[in-house]
Amino acid sequence: MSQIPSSPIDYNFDTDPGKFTFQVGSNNSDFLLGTDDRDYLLGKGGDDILVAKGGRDYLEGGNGDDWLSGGGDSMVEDRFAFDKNDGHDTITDFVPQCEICILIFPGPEGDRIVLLDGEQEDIDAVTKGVTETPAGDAVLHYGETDITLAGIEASDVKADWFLLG
Ligand SMILES: [Ca+2]
Ligand SMILES: [Ca+2]
Ligand SMILES: [Ca+2]
Repeated sequence: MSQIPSSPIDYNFDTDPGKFTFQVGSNNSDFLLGTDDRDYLLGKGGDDILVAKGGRDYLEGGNGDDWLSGGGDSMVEDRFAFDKNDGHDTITDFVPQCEICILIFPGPEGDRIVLLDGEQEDIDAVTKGVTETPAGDAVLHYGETDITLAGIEASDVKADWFLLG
């Protein structure tokens, strides 16, 4: 199957489903491994591991306690989506901004967290309610959902990291 190569720097988070490789897990524990291009990974129930690799990806662990890796590439933003009852999840490589992009490229925003069925007050509550693990990683609380941001300090969490979905 041939594939049209996507631009390595693609500023708009185009949600056209035709541009993503979809993988949908089961309600048991799944390991979903993405491609180096755009992936849309949906873990559903169970304790899942989602590894999106390169490219601009969309990850949603769903119910259960999931590990989510966007690929850690600071040049392209990934999006991680959660609802209010999504268990205790961990994002292993959240990259909130692209430092050199600010100087060289105006476009890429950095990884973002999508609060599904959220409202502006939820962004405020999540931003103000950040706690941290004994190891010093930030933990976000969205309804019943806990989201650990590995390698991110609680004091660094900013409201503009969040989108409503
Ligand atoms: Ca699953
Ligand atoms: Ca990625
Ligand atoms: Ca989850």
